[in-house]
Amino acid sequence: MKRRVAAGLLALACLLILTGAARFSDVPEGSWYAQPVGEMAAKGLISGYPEGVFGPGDPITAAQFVAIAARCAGLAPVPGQTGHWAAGSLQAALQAGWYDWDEIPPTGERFDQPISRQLAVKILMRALLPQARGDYNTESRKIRDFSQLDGRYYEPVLAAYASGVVSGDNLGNFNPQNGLSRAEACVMFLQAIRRSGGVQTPTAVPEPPPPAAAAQGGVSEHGWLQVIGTQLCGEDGQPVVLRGMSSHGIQWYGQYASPQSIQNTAQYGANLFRVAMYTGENGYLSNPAAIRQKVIQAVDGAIACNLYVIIDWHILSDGDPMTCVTQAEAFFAEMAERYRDQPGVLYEICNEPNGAVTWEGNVKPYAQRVIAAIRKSSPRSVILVGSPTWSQDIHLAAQSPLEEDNLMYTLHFYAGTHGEELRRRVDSALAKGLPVFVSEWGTSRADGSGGVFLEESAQWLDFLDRRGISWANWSLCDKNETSAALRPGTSPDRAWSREDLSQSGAFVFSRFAMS
Ligand code: DCB
Repeated sequence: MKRRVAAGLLALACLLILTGAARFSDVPEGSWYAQPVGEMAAKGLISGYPEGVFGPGDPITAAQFVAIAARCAGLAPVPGQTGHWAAGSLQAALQAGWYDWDEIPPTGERFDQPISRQLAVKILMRALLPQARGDYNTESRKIRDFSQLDGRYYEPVLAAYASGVVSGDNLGNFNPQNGLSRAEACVMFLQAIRRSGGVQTPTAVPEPPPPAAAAQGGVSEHGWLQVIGTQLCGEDGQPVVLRGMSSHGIQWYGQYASPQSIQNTAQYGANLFRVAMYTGENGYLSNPAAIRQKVIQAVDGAIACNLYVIIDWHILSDGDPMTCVTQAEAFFAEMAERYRDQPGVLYEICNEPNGAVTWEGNVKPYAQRVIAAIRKSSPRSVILVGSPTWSQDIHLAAQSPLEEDNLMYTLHFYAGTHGEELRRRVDSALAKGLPVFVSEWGTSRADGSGGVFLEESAQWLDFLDRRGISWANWSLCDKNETSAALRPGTSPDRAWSREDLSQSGAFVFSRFAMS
């Protein structure tokens, strides 16, 4: 119910933006730029600074301008040469021929410098109106300071005048060497977008909702979870859907399990965080003391943000959970004791069994032992159980489920690899009464890269939404792979805006708050 209210408020907020009401505290209603800035923000093409201001009079930088142009043209980022937040879009724009190496060197020293008007117009025209031309004699006469223009910008500036994308100042000057303000850039972009027939979105990435004040539907609202039939429910017995992010392996990307990163995720509406503690791959089994500390910090960070949190025993290269069942029992016994009074903690006891393992011979007996270890201290917490073939064989679990209460079975999918067949398996497992929880899924292929497959992902999430199935997305990190939610170089220790989210991240973050 509260989600509906939240969705209603969100719709209202969008309406306010569309009607030009101030989204940014420094964009007063009635100012000449309120409408264009509001329209660009509503289209998801610009966002302000994290403090809710836009800086309409600030000169727009090269990076900001190119990033907006890339968004308007639907140009996907490629790996950049620096850790700058816009390096990927700048590199893609350079490769697309929107500008030359010397104009904005990919080494980054001019990324944050104001962009000149002549260069801005060239990039704008190449990005949005590459076919436009202007007649030299007709157009150059309109530009009083035409002689100030560097020769390489004649063509795009003439084309921009001819198509009405720019006009001079009140003296008729173009001022090619000057900068332009962020508000002026909005006006220019809108003109070009209109003339190009709209925003180009080959793969439509919905805009994530503006960060909300707090996570919706968190622990304080639902309390201790319980499984009723196949449905996850709150303490009051009402259905609950958890949606959020999984960390990447905390031995590698532990910085994105920081309190700030978790809080950033919560502010976009997530109510779940998963702490992926690899056991192999230099994870827990190689370094138990240090990794254990990282787990505790991440779990405590999530609890502090009112999020539900999954402690994930992330077996992967070690495909048979039985190999280390003794360590797993000890680890989970300790965690269950530590968090015995915390309603927000869920236990995922084996991420993805794989290789020569069976449900009956390996996973089920392992689960019985580890569940018993958890239940000694934590009789009611929800426990998530994997299955063979990287947690895809829920049909085997459905034939022979475990006896205990408050268990759910994990289904993992990658939208570029898995589709209809696996969805059918979910439905037949549900029909047999098996509670399903998608504790890991990605917008990529099963190896974490390729794509992104946003249409396929949307199909999956719509399917899960209709069934009230909870999910955590792989993964909250800035690794240069398509499944990563953050652009390379994104700081884990400050607030994030739209520019920090990858294509995948923007899509996934926009789906947290769905009702
Ligand atoms: C799962 C794992 C997860 C893995 C992702 C994507 O593995 F639970 O750990 O994450 O899905 O493959 C990837 C990271 C990479 C990292 C690699 C090794 O994204 O950055 O280098 O782990 O640590 C799956 C899931 C499904 C399938 C195969 C794998 N499948 N797999 O269906 O074939 O081989 O890892």
